[in-house]
Amino acid sequence: MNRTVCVVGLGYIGLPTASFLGTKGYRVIGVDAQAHVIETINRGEIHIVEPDLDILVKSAVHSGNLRATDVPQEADVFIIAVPTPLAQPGNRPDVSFVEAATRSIAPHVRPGNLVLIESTIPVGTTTGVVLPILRAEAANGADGVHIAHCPERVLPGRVLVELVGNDRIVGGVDAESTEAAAAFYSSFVNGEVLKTDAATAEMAKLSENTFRDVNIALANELSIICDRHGIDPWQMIALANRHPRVNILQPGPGVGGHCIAVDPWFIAAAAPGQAHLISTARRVNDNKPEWVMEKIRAAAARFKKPVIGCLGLAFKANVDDLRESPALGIARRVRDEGLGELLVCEPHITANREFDLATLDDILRRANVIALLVDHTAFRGLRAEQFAGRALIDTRGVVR
Ligand code: SAJ
Repeated sequence: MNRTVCVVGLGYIGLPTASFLGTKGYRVIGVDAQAHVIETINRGEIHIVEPDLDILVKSAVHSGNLRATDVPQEADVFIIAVPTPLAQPGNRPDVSFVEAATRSIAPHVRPGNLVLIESTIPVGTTTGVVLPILRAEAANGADGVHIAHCPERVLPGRVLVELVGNDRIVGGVDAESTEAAAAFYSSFVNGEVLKTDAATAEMAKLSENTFRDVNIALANELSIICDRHGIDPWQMIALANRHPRVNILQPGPGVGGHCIAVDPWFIAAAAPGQAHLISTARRVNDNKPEWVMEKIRAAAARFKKPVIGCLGLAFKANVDDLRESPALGIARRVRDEGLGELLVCEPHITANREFDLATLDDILRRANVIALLVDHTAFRGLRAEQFAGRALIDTRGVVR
């Protein structure tokens, strides 16, 4: 059995994976570039919010099976879980963190080891980037090293459940790599482990998030058209979804997070002449915040001294993650455009560098324009009467 695992990148994917493996009997070395992340984890604490992750990390660290450090070490299995952001201009994938992580493990990689890329990567990266680096920089030129892409598929907010329960795709650079990766994941995943090649695994992951983005774009476009007709889009969608083969997703203020708003560009960047629908869907979702802003501007113009309340900053319900959040972008624009006094409420964070946080009660008491931007559970009980006399822009269909 592979006993020692080195996980590079202790973020939203790496930390849950490292701590989970630590509680399953693996000896885990977690590697991260940030000193505060390493110190926090080695105290048995967490630097991100995810249900039950604190318990898991505490247990893995206190058992001695998980230790965080800043440099990789020898291991049987290496897991790379670092970010792959978008480079601007041009929405191009930036795989520099994957390259750097591969270089950092290369001196420690030995024949018989397994190297797994969980980061979301453009098609061709496993064989075209990771493999050549290991060939050039690992001992023995990576001979006998198994390399595979095993895309993470967990949903923030449900990471620990989905880490174990989801089916996994494993795609190796050769058949032995695929088999070795499948054997490893089968040791702790309850879902099915599905074998393929590296390029198909890369494309499948990108297609999953693109599927969601394109379908959300449809919902967002329909919601704008419904608005022109004076139709409640959420009621309309609920009715349309009663058809046995229709499942329209939910409109919102735009698409955020570090995956769905990013990954479709990885497909489009490699096939600009073919990815018409995919690029258009991205633009539809990226333009939705501007549509919300038009509503806020028009509402604010109706008041002499507008007090504008934004409910929520996170990129989606019940998380504290503000990355690529359309709600955060809208709050910033309300502030920057000087539309009025701004009050911001985000119940999942205690403080924010940019905004003094107000309570829900403050906003309900003082604001005359209220933009509901995130469907947090904390906002779900709100009733239409509580907004009487105020302008409500409900981007999530929460208040009926
Ligand atoms: N959203 C809508 N309407 C919807 C669903 C989502 O506006 O009907 C918005 C959300 O508010 C949010 C954004 O889309 O701003 C993305 O949220 P999400 O819950 O759809 O997805 P993520 O980004 O949290 O996680 C996704 C998941 N992918 C799929 O469901 C196909 C997850 O399984 C992946 O592991 C993750 O991306 C990732 O890391 O790639």
